[in-house]
Amino acid sequence: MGKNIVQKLIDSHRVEAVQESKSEDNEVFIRIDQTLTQDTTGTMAYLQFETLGINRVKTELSVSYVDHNTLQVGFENADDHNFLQDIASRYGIVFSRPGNGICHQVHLERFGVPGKSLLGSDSHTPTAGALGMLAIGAGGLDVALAMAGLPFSIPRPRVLKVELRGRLSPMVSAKDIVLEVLRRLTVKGGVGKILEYAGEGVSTLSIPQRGTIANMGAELGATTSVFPSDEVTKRFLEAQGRAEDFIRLFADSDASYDEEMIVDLNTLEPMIALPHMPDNVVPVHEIAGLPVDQCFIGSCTNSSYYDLAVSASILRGHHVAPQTSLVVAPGSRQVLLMTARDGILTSFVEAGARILECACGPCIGIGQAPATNAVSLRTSNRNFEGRSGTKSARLYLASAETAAASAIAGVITDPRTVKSHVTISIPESFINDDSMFIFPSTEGEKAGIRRGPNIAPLPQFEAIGDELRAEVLMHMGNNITTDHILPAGSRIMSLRSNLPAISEYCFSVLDADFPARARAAGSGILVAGQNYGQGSSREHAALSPRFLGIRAVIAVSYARIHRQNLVNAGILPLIFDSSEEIQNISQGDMLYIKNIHEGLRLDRFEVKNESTGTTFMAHHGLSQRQIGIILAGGALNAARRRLSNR
Ligand code: MIC
Ligand code: SF4
Repeated sequence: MGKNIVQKLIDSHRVEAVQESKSEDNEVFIRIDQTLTQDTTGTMAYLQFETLGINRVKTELSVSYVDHNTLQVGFENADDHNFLQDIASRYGIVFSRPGNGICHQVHLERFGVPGKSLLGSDSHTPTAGALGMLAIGAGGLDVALAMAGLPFSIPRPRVLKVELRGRLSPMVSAKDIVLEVLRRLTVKGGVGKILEYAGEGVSTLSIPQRGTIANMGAELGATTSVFPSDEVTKRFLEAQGRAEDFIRLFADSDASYDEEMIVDLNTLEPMIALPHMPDNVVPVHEIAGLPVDQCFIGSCTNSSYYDLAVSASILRGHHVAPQTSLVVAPGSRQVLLMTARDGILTSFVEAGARILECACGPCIGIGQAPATNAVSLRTSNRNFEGRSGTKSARLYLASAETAAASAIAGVITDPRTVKSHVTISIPESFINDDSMFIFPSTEGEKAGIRRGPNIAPLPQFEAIGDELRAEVLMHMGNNITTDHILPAGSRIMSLRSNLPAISEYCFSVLDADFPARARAAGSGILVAGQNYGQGSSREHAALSPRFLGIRAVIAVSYARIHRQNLVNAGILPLIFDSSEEIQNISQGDMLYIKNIHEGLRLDRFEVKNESTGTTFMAHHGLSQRQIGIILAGGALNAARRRLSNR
């Protein structure tokens, strides 16, 4: 029987299960070739890495990007950047300086290699699946452990083949493909799966277009997405001056899949996600005419040379509508240099666009917060409530084509009504100027590491005891995102290296009193519906609740990265045996869980609600490896033990 691409990638990276989990059959352990971090998850990842006692990273390549918090409204960001730069040179990590671009775009351009594995402390790391990499997002600590040479484990994935038939019509884009997949599968539809793209439509898509699709696999909850490595991949790597990195990677003709779906590109039309979830997708023409206050072209989803070229050619000869602001953030310095050289940047400025630094920016509420109740149309990937920095803003997600057409008209506009087609010629070779990377010297820098006052020491967490009696401090519904648990935005993200300070904002979107209530209670339990913790990889969304005394979560289901982050923080993530039970619990109820150690072994917990006098059952569904981490009081304790036994 032939193999699909996912099986080939896993088989070539598979390592034996680590000692304490020999009998694992629900997890696959893989060797990690490359890692990436970004500044807002990186500081915590490196603070943890430092405590492992490793002298030099053990990966083939590790890159530390500074791309999120580059606004520097106070000393905190700049201090973090200094810390990251010093850590990089000390441990043999490539440092990508602020201004060099968004990690996922830059990694595609300069470092991604077909057939290799990549672990990144950012949920959109799967973008590199566009090159035929096994690219996975994880919490910072898991990335730190991979840098220390430890394998990474993923739940054994189901492989979903997405067959792309035909080719896109003019003004319909890769973004519309992935929005259509989201419409069909929803934000939970990818959990436990890897999407493998196939079919004749694949060869019509460029690498950045494939990147757009792989990027938003994160919004499906998928472990990752992969594309074949073909002629298009070869030409992209040649244009990047990296022809030697190319290998061909295809599924065997008799490969089988766990599930299959077909997307017909010929009949696809421009799509748009409505507030406040990326799967709330309809065709653009259904809401055409809605006034738009802001359009944003950028983010790791749509900020390539192609995206900017296509939108500039729609804007050329027009001006942004008086009531609409258009902001553009190129994805990388390469894109900025090339769009400047080719006059694309000029077209934006002539059309009245506001040009931002190559960074995440508005995508994560770092600048350009929209007005009260504003409609903001974005090419980014998440439209969660409050993410833009304005709670009442309504965020819509669409392609660069739709954003440019709407910016001119001042209302949401199907781009096909503005222009029948555009022809973009992608240059044969790109500007490959690596001067904003700092490459580590081979022997490692012995100089000290600068630590500003915002870099706080890590707290020590003790392991959970054999029983827990604690109050339900939050009772939440379905699809709670990490932006609800620990919001982003410039101000709060500046505190990512300072756990005590950032914890003051835990759940501030839902209930600003949470930190005070948690501190008063001393310990607590969270209750949530389906897909708890979807979105970001930020481990702070687990570390902050832990810091405030949360010892267990009981949910109907979890998002993959967040569930592992909870385990890593030593928080017990339980699952209701019957999802209806959630209705019988209220905030403020006192729950009692006894015989926790036995429960961990048997995967069976009896939870007594002492406030109502009722009892319900829960389980954890964790692997032996994860149980070991809970018993050790978190992954850092477990890893230190493992590394010292080596
Ligand atoms: C995001 O898009 O939410 C982020 C900001 O890139 C996060 C990482 C973070 O919270 O720092 C992600 O996607 O993992
Ligand atoms: Fe940056 Fe936004 Fe991409 Fe996250 S989703 S990496 S914040 S551009």
